Amino acid sequence: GKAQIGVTGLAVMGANLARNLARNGYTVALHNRTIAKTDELLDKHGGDGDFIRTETLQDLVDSLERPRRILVMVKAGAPVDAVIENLIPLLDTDDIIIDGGNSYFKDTIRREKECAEHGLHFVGVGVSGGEEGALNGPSIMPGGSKQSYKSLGPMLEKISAKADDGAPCCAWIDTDGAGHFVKMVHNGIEYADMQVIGEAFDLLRSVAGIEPQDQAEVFRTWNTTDLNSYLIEITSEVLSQTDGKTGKPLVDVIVDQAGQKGTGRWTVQSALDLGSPVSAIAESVFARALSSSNPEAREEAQQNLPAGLISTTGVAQGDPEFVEDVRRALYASKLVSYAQGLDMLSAAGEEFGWSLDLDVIASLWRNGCIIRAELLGEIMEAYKGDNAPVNMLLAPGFQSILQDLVPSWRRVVSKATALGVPVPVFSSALSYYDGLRRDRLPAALIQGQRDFFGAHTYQRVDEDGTFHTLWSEDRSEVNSAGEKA
Ligand code: NBP
Repeated sequence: GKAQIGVTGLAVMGANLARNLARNGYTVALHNRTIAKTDELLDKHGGDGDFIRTETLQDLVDSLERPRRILVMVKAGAPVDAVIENLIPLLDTDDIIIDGGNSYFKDTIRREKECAEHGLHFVGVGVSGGEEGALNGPSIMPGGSKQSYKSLGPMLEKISAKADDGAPCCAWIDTDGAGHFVKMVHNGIEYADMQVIGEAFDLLRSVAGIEPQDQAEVFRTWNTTDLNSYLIEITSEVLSQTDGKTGKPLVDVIVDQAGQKGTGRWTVQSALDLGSPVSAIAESVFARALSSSNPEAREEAQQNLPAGLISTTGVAQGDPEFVEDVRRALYASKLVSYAQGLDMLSAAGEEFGWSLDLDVIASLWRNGCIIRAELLGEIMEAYKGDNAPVNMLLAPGFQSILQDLVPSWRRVVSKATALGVPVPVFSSALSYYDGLRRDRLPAALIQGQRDFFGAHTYQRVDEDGTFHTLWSEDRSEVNSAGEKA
């Protein structure tokens, strides 16, 4: 018989997705540029289901039922283009090329156009959940044509994670690069989720003197609250780990310089292009950069920059009130980063012509992916039906949650500032929140400055139209026709 789907690129992600497909009853054709990797997979896991071994792309294509489905899981970037170029002459009209890697969404838009010119479907699919998710059920965010989803959707839904209500964490997002775009924003939110946990860890230790082993317990408890999530759970695991070599907490022997592979950076770059204020996500990307980009500067600054602390006393060791304040500040900051990410999705929908259903997107992140959390069920509810809030924070449910969080959030940011503990996301998220709430922003002054040096004009609060002050003349005001009032 023929295979229902082929996978080319059998490193961790491709191999695990292929196994997941086979375990779900599909016959899977396997291909990898280096044939040894195909054989290794068959040796170790051939028993997972029905596989067809192929050596060349031509073999792969010949082994598939039509229309063909080929999942490409090679390194993002040039390798994806190389594989597409090699596949195009071998394929027939309506065959589907699926890119399940972390491709940049604009590459996906370009590739979809190119493939469409050859009568082929190209489907960019965001896959989240790392190796473990790929094997046991990832969160899947497919883009591409709706027609291709008819043929592909049932398979992807079958291998995807399932939410607590049994719904698959996979649904068609929208055309061309929409799936990869949503996956990218997911990763941006993931950066912020991780950073706020990091800030809480730093505060609990340096302000309340709670050592990592004891913090593991704090995070375990937090995981039973509305913070319940995968990242809080694994934080507890990491903090409880003792280093075998030194007997110290592992977190104390790990170099404090965070790496990144680029998807967080893409989120922020795209947000800048869209004019979307994702300050909490941006601060979390910059916090990683601050930790690692210039170690020499950090070392010199430790010695030489004045601290100017306005307080040197923390709180009583393990003070439960402070611990609860930090928990609430973390939750509030997390709400802001989700609000910003979703706001960015709305802006992208307008810019790229996608109709993105935020309740559906939130529902896909409920399981399988790194940011899976109880909160996503509530976000999904907030965007259900016709009463979608203009900003997530304005959904009635979140307004009442914030009521309980904001005083704690202010106390924690004040304390951190007084003691010199950096909290870039806690504090920028709070500034975003206050910026949204503010009745008058200093943006009015900025408009005045812009009009002064560049005649950029301004609008008035009391009259329609566009105005300019003749700053270098008699400083009278003119309207857009150049007439004085
Ligand atoms: P890698 O990103 O490490 O890619 C390795 C694969 O690409 C191998 O199969 C390799 O073949 C193939 N390849 C390369 Br490199 N250049 C090629 C070329 N010119 N032509 C054909 N094949 C080529 O694999 P991965 O870590 O499994 O990730 C796959 C995708 O999934 C990436 O986009 C990644 O960002 C994404 N992703 C990864 C994770 C994760 O946790 N690792 C999570 C989510 C998404 P070879 O064996 O012959 O060298």
